[in-house]
Amino acid sequence: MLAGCEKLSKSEWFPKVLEGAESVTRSAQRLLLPRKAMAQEFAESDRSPSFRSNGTAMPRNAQYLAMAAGGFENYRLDVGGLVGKPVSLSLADLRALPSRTQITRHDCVEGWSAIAKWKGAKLSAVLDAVQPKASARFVMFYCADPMEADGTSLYYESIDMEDAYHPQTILAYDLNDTRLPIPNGAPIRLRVERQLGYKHAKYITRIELVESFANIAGGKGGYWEDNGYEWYAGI
Ligand SMILES: Nc1nc2c(c(=O)[nH]1)N[C@H]1C(S)=C(S)[C@@H](COP(=O)(O)O)O[C@H]1N2
Ligand SMILES: [Mo]
Repeated sequence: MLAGCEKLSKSEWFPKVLEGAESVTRSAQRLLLPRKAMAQEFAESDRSPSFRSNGTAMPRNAQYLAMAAGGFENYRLDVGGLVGKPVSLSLADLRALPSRTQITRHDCVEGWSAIAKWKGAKLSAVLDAVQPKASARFVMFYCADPMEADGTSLYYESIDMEDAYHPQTILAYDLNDTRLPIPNGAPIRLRVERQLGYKHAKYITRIELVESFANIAGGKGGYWEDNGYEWYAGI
């Protein structure tokens, strides 16, 4: 048996068949397994008069502030990790990707909610462009804002592949028909509509696909998770 396996894995066609089977499994997974439910969407008239800011309103990060002063002209979103084809996207690149516009309710654990209209690039389109490897299980979002006064503990978050491919999961660049303001995460923030507010990473600078987040920062998959919040914050 063993000898047979060895022989198989050494033959030229076997790895190709395996690869093929893997991609069939992956697309089957995407068709069958995603938590399909959509978050509720609202009418224009349901929108809150304003969408408040919570947590960081202005990152204390010299590089970020310089970029903001230049109107985010030099912004690049690096997407890498367990991918076949890493990319570095400008805001124009992101705006050229397939987009989605949605009016949804944001729920913060601190006890406030607000309804707003978001537009952004579908995260699924970004993933299609980078070609995730089969070993990729989580998408990490690294942010520009330090959570400590000394400039350490950059905010970060993570979601699983099911939420990443969900149609309402977008990298938002517009809020209520205008460019995303700095207090709400300019130039790019995550909307992952079936999750609580703290999962919606603002000021995203880099995305990384990983198999595990056990060795990243505090190991719990996010800044607030490292401080005791649940990783899965589904609503
Ligand atoms: N980078 C970063 N992302 C973040 C936060 C933050 O402080 N920094 N706060 C989180 C929390 S708790 C909430 S409720 C929302 C608030 O989004 P808003 O500022 O657009 O209201 O962003 C989330 N994403
Ligand atoms: Mo929040």
